[in-house]
Amino acid sequence: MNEKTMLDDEHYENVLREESICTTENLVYERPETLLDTPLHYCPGCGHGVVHRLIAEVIDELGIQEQTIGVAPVGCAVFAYNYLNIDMSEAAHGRASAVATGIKRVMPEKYVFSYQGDGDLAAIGTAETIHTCNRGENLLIIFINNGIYGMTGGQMAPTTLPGMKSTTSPFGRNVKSMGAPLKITDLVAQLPGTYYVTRQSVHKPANVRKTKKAILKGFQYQKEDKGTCFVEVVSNCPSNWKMTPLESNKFLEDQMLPFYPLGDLKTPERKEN
Ligand SMILES: Cc1ncc(C[n+]2csc(CCOP(=O)(O)OP(=O)(O)O)c2C)c(N)n1
Ligand code: SF4
Ligand SMILES: [Mg+2]
Repeated sequence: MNEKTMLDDEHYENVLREESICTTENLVYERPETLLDTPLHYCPGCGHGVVHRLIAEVIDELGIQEQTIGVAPVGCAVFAYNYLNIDMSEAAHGRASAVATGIKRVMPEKYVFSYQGDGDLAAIGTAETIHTCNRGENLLIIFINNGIYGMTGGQMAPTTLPGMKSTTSPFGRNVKSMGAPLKITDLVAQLPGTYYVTRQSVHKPANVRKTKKAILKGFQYQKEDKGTCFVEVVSNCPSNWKMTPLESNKFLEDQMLPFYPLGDLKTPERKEN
């Protein structure tokens, strides 16, 4: 047997060995049914895809795929309906919580959530967000705060950190002339209509698990007709932050989290901030 044939045999045995490991009994990771088998358009390392998966996992686990309706406006998550195998509606920029309000009022038996970026929820849709939360609409708002207008190329958002560079604050956000970042989650926690308000992240496995739990609670409280649940996810935008995915996660931890600390802002047990 020449050297080449020996190598081929060895390779073949390895393949067989690997194949025998790949059995359903050994499966540790599976695509949730609610997540469609479609390549995501998100940039490498972006938090949007992780949150999509969590939503899909929660919907699967609660067995509510047929009863759930999502609302996504513009922003990088504009194509969320291509990835989540549930009924979804589009909304004009900023109007997702108003559209979700309409859907939930007409079909109160459905589980309704909106999925909104920071430019969308905290700038263009500030009025809708505040009034939805103030009225205590019985729905879940999932708020992806990446501190920037991602889809349109990295303009300053209301949540952009002081000193943080963006295409419209190339020398860094100047609080004196541009205002301080808006902590809208702290604001909605003060409103009487919100029942559960929390801030989480998906930059580390432990945080991913906590975010999943928060989304789960949001749907469960909706079943109990408790009012508005609001889950902020402090996220990243490697492309517009001009960082690698790893650098962006470090920036998130070192710079974003001191400004947007993680944890519950309002729970059924602790009503006030
Ligand atoms: C009324 C309106 N204003 C502005 C736009 C342009 N626009 C589309 S996406 C976007 C930024 C979205 O940023 P964000 O909501 O933070 O989502 P991200 O892409 O960062 O996830 C803007 C300004 C629009 N489509 N409609
Ligand atoms: S531009 Fe930013 S928010 Fe949008 S997909 Fe890319 S990394 Fe994510
Ligand atoms: Mg954004």
